[in-house]
Amino acid sequence: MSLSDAGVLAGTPARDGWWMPAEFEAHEGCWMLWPERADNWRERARPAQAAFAAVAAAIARFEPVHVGVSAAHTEAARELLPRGVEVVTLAHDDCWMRDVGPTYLVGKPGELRGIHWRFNAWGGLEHGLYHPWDQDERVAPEVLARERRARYRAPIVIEGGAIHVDGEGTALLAEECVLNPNRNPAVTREAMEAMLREYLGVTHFIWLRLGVYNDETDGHIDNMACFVAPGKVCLTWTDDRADPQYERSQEAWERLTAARDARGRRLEVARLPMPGPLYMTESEAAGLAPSAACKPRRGGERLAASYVNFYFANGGLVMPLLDARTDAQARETLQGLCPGREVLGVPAREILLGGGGIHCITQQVPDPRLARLRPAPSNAA
Ligand code: KQY
Repeated sequence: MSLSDAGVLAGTPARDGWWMPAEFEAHEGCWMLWPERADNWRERARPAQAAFAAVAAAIARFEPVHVGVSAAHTEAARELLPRGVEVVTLAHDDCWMRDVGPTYLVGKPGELRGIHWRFNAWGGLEHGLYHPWDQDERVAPEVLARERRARYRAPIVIEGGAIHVDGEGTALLAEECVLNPNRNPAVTREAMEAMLREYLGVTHFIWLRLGVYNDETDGHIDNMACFVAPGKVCLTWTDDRADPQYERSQEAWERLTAARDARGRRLEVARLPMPGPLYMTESEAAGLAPSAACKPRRGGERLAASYVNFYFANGGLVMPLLDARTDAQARETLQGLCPGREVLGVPAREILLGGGGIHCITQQVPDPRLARLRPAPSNAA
């Protein structure tokens, strides 16, 4: 392995024979961050902290959980998190481990590597959600250094929530987000695909046009659709033709059912009912600290609520509970799609109020033994 400086690898993952496994494959554990900022999390983030602690506790039933907490909040977080969850002092600007954490790669049995993507807070100074974001930018290398894993520094702006893979060579992405000029203004679709081939070890792309309506990430795929198994995808869905989500989901359905994956399979596409529509209340918005550093949130704003924003754990699936009218149906659909897993629901409205879901606040660490099971996707098709 050739390291340039402090653990940074000189090549690219695909050239070195490494790839991103699917989230539904085996894990070594899970990373999260602690919500702290009072301008994005109401009531000085207390309700969000309780919600994050419940997510950590649910995941910890299936696999080890590590939570990065700023030095100032370490003691309080330790009090709220279950004993078995590791608390790690780690500076960050907000708490979206999916987006600021490393994307882990497998390639050699017993070893993991990570990708450190460029991050611009979902759109940079003009379109992004807060500034500064320099501490977020350092989360991935800090985590990898702490775990003594080598890393690749990718030359593009993208977030973990914008990427889903099936671990067999297919990437699922949304154009609205990944090709948005607010991330990489000069990068064409062809150049983006070339880059993702090199970094994720994928060989095939399925592009949706749009993500969830009013999603402040510009349509992260992890809120819209995801692989639940090779050849199987679930998609957020509404039958309400008057809802702005209707056409988005309809178009995605058409693209997904027409697509083939890297192995030439047609996809089985399952519809997950959309909660709501849900809106931020005036009293929830009033609990936010005013700030010039963060995009303001207002009462009455439509929330980008979706049950697709769940987390696969070893033998489990931790799903957001968002709406008593649809929670049971969503749980049943997910259980039917993943019969071997225990589906656990965790109340997630407080996470949604900050702009995301359970998938957005977690980052799986794959089991390093995965590389033993099959060859790299580029050799597999
Ligand atoms: O979708 C995600 N992966 C993250 C959502 C981040 C929202 C920031 N407020």
